[in-house]
Amino acid sequence: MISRRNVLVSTVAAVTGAAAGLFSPKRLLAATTSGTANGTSGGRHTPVVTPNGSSLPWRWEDGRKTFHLIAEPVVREFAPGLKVNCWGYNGQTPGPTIEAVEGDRVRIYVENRLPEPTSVHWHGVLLPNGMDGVSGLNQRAIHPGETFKYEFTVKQHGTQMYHPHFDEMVQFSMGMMGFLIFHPKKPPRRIDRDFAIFLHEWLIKPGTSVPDPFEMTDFNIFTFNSRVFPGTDPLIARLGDRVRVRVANISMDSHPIHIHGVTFRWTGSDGGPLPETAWIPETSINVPPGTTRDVEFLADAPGDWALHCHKFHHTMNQMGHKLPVMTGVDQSGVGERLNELVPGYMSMGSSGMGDMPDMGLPRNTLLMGSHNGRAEGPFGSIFMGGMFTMLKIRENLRNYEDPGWYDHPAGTVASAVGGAAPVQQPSKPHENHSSMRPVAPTGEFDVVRASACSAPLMGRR
Ligand SMILES: [Cu+2]
Repeated sequence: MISRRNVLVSTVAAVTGAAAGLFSPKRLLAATTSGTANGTSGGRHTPVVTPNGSSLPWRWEDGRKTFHLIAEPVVREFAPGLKVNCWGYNGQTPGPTIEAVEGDRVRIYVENRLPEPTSVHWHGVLLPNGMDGVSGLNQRAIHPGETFKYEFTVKQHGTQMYHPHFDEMVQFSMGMMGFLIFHPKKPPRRIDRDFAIFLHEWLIKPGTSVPDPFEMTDFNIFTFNSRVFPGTDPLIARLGDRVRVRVANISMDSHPIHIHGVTFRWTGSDGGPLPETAWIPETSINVPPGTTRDVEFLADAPGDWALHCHKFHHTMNQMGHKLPVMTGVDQSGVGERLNELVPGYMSMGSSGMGDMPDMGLPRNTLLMGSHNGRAEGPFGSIFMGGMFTMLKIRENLRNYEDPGWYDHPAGTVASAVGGAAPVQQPSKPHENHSSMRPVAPTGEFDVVRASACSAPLMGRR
């Protein structure tokens, strides 16, 4: 979504991009909003791509690169089937990415259209104390209807953030956050694709549409740029591209972000770039609350690679968490009988959750996983939600539009072996605890089934 405000279009960047034949209309837009920075501030940087988001346009005012940020209520569709009443900036959560170049003099107007005061803190930015945005400490709060002006000169480069420092519990829970990215004056190396993913976690009770700001630990929606799979845009790269992924987090938990198919290097944080001698090879990068992490890699392996949080509840959507464990329990007929007593009762899978039917969800609620036709992959349903997307690497891309599913070379896909499926050796009696075979009801399991009667399965309260 693009701001309604004036956009200063850089014809230089537009013409250069068009001549190179690389840019789709979407990409051209991203290039133009920050393109003039290339010409005026010395460096040549690759514009940041914020999947499911955009960068904030700017204009010159008194020799300053000037942005207009509007704090306001926002309706965000996390994925088809779930619209959430959030707070954000300029119609988005996270707010639009603000890009500037080291050495820029920056002015940022912050207009408050929220029903309560706010302020903006520029996380990790080296600036005068009175511009730091902590209400009460560095400034008075910005009241509804007021506009404040922040100004500073960019003295650093790296991945920073912006967020309120007033009523943080409510304003963070509602989705107020955004990237503030400073490009180096002289980029030390070529970056072809530069992505920015803001992590967040929410409690949105099934059937409701407003995040619960009072929850401290038990969240049920985990987002990349305030979207969940299958609503997350994939990251597209050309074979041989050097890719940077910037990840930011102001949620209550850390999130180990894992990328399949490549080994990356941890190259920077909100404290700035790491010296090359300190780069660490990883395939998962933990992003603690209040930090950003930059990773870089060479896109050297074509395919559709998963990119996700490695906490396994964080790749699922809304669910009740206080459930009896039913794995291995024969529940035949239980759901039907309980439904007579507890309308809407949903029995949990006896052979895992992958076989759960799409049954009777409350309105405005997502399935735990995006199966049952909601996210059909080339080989069937992708049982994922939450913090999940894909890194798509391809040869010969004409642009960075989604190229569709990967066309695997012959003989490179795991497949069933011929003949009957191998028979699993029956477990010895004392190993029954690890068996996945249906277990005949015993006294012990009757107790579990009885406790299921009182469990509110979709909502926890
Ligand atoms: Cu996570």
